[in-house]
Amino acid sequence: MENHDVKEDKYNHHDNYKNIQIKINNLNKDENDNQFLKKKKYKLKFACAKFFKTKLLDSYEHQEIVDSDVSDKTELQLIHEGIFQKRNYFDDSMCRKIEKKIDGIVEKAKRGLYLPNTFDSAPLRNKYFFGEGYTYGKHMENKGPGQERLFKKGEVDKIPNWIQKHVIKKLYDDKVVPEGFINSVVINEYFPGGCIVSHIDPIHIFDRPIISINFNTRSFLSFGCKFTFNPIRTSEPVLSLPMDRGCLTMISGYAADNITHCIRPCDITERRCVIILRRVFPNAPRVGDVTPLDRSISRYSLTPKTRKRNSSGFCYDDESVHKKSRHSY
Ligand SMILES: O=C(O)CCC(=O)C(=O)O
Repeated sequence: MENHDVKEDKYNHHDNYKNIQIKINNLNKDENDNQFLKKKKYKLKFACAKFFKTKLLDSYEHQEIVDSDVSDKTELQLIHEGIFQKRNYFDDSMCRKIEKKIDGIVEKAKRGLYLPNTFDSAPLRNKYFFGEGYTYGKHMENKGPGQERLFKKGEVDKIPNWIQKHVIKKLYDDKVVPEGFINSVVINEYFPGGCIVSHIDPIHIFDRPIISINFNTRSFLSFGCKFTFNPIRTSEPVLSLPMDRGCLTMISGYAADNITHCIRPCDITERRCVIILRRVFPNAPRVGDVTPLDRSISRYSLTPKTRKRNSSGFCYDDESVHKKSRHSY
């Protein structure tokens, strides 16, 4: 059994998130989830996002810290404040090298050389988990936000050395995140028409920021989209964020926690890969664990009504999506 003492968490954002989560749970008890409440919830998280920007991003381009009252801001402004991008984080020559390495991973998976939980396939999209992997979408025993669980330790392959050396080390050297922050890497491989449905990366599993680096071709990360299925359709996003080849994208604050993100099928016109780099909390629940978190997580879950109708396109826990469609997040 894992030690679930949060004090072990040297990055210490978790304490902040836990307190914030308790306040948000209380707000979630109010069924009338409206724009006012949404902003109030965001206000609680604003301090964390601000911490990341002042502490870690001093040397980076664009994204100022805006201190004006959150309630004066449009949703689009709130999303933008939680996004940080660095174009050409990898130049053409490095992109080519990394893309070749990703092809090597694809080949290795085809030859069955990874642990079973390292590789996951959905129509027009493959996922390769390293360091940590987790149950999501169709794989979850109990569906819904807060029910995701990390696989038991050792059930996915280690982070490949080339990712440590060429990607993670660069993030530390460039002070994008503090040394030792990243312990989970996922490579997504999309084929034309492939997608990832609207979701929020589980807040009880993944610390923020969430970093991704885009490869092979330009694509778009869409925020606040609603999906409908058979045939698959998406609503207009609140924001469609371009991601060029070699571009680093980082989300935190409102962009990560208060609005869903997705990759729309119409934005994948050729094979595209992305490396997602995240930090899993040391006390995140694992398959087989019974932890005190289970209780607080179920309180954090949105009500069934809100889940289907959330204004930010939160179709993630819609049972019909999982049953009728073969597209998962
Ligand atoms: O493909 C991307 O850029 C985003 C993927 C994503 O949101 C995820 O895998 O959770």
